Amino acid sequence: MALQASILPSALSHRKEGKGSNGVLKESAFLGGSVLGHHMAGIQLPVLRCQASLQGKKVLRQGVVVITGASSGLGLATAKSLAESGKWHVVMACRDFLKAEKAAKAAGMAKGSYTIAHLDLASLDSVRQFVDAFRRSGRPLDVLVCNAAIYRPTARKPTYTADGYEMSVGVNHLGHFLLANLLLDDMKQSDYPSRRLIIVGSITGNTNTLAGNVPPKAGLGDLRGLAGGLDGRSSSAMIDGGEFDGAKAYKDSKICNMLTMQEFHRRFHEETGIAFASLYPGCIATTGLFREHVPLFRLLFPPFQKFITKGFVSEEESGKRLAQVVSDPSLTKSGVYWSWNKDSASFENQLSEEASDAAKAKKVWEISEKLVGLT
Ligand code: NDP
Ligand code: PMR
Repeated sequence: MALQASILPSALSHRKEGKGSNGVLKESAFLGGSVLGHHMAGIQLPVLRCQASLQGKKVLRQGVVVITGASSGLGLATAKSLAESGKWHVVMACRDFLKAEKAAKAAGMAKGSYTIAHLDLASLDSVRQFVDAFRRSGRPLDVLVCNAAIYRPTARKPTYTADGYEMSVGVNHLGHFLLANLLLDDMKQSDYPSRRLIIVGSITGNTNTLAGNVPPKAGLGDLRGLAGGLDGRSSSAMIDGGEFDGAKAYKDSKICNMLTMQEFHRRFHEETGIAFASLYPGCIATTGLFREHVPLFRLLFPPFQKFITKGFVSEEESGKRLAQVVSDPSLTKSGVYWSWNKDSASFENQLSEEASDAAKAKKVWEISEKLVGLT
């Protein structure tokens, strides 16, 4: 795809439209489309002046990346890495606005390099509102990173999203499924040379690995629970129709993430040129993902991963890995599940049989479309 006319040094590409004195977009301002529209109109002139002053020399404009769940762990580290590069404006799509604001400040992210926007993936209404607000902001969308997740290994009973779906699959898969489908149109309109949609996967959803064989193993079965609406009443809360198991629900949701990426690739890569990718960033054993696990697990898990499995990766390093998938010119291939070896070199990894089952991906897609109200 040709490099579009474009064109401005990152420092000039976006002003802090609608932001408070701390550089963070206030929620009220974010939702105030007309105010933002007015400010966005204001940035056009400097952009044009900048183009003229470059005398035809093409400079890649600053990219805009939306990262869900950027208030901690992998998402925050990725946001920081991309913002620091100066090449990206990061939209941190988070359910807890204040937590995200504090996290960005504590991470030392520069004012104006990021915007915080409200998104609760446990509510499909919230997903739609986020998309509307993002569109009103007037920013282009170049890369979307579906990163947020919850893991409920000690839950004895299922909990449910606002729409009545089991929480882990509802947040990790269904919320992102709707978000990515809605924002696909925005990415199609972007003039950025390398547009990417990234859905974070995991080794634990892949039963072709040792980690993926730790019980309970991931498995979607014949999808009867998903097809039945995952509501725990008329159908099971588990995708395969079985008894509720919080750890399995997370792993199942990761299979859905990896299948969804591949189905996006099959449906839309050729037509749109967008690269669809998933990844296993390494075992980031210190993140908030394990907040609901028993204290002993949280104590032993990091040294176990560091010294026994050697799969441990720091939050900072994992952020650099995901930032590579967002931005690195050598990682433009679509339909790929990226992993890294010990020296932190990326490679295309092999998914398990189930996580690469095209027929299952199609079925998951079709059922998910119904559950999120796209058909
Ligand atoms: P964290 O718990 O640190 O980050 C998860 C993020 O998701 C948080 O920002 C959290 O918000 C957000 N989130 C949770 N629920 C919602 C919701 N309803 N709406 C919006 N955002 C929500 O975990 P990690 O950084 O470890 O996880 C990030 C990704 O990495 C996940 O997709 C996970 O599956 C994947 N991964 C992690 C591995 C690891 O070893 N940690 C290994 C392989 C993959 P809040 O801050 O408000 O809680
Ligand atoms: Mg695992 C090479 C071995 C390896 C790797 C890379 C991981 C990653 N794990 C490995 C092995 C083992 N784990 C072994 C042998 C055991 C049994 C002692 C084991 C156990 C274990 C538990 C109880 N591992 C876990 C848990 C969790 O609760 C984590 C989980 O499944 O979260 C969903 C987990 C993980 N191990 C990993 C990684 C990356 C995780 C977090 C998975 C994720 O975030 O998707």
